[in-house]
Amino acid sequence: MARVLRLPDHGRLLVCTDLQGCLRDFERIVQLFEQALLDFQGDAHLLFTGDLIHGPHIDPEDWPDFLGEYYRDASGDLMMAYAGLTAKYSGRVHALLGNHEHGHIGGPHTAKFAADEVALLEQILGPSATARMRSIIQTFALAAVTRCGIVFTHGAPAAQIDSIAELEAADLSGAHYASPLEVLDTPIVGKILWARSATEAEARRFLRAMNGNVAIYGHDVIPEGFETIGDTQMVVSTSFGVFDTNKVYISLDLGAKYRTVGDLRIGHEILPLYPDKAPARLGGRSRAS
Ligand SMILES: [Mn+2]
Repeated sequence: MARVLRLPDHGRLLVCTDLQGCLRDFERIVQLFEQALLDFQGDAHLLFTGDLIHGPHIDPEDWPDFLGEYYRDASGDLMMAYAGLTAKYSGRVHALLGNHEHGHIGGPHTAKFAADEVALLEQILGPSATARMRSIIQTFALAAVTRCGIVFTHGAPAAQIDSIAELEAADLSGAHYASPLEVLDTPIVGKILWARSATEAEARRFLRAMNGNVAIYGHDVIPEGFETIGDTQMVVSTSFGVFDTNKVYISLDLGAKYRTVGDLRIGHEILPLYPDKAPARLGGRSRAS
């Protein structure tokens, strides 16, 4: 797989963060993408920033509020639907690796909703669907770069790199670690897949290496839908852990130039996933870096 996805300098880009097995939100973003294809004469792209899989298996009466809108994990169906979408819209549908996907191809096994979510999902799927899922995950990149100034990763932009080449050379197999857990401490892969925050200095170094101005990522839950950090970072919650009213996705003009997070505007680049349920004015939150 290409570790770094390079998006073109024209067309529309829709971006969806952590779905964690929520098929309903997947279908909604696909609907929005297909509308964008119509609106932009076929020149649209859809990017998932990782953690498409591993959601809760919890009955409604036991569902805690902090998990946001109720849903039941459909990771297997979602991955197959993703593969179908990439086949239908060749070269226009992309995904980044999340820490949850990484567990299936050599990374540490996650334990959010089960003692071993990797083992659980592979047991549910069986050997042949597991092999199919792994081959899909192998196509996922570690980061996406654009010509419009935005860089996408799964986790916070804390990876210690000075060039794109360092990212392209990253090893995801875990083969040379004594334990997959060691990946958590590595300065590139560990940070990209697991970091929940980056200092201003870390973000600027990463963005300089990636030739970008603003980092957009998920991995963490922002109950308000999104958070801006300083001038260079935005965390987006499209699905997992958020109520429908606050879920947001990103829509960018790949031919534009975004210089700071201030160039990403509510109602233009930051849009509600379910406009009929969203408040008249989206909230979001911001903090200094
Ligand atoms: Mn994650």
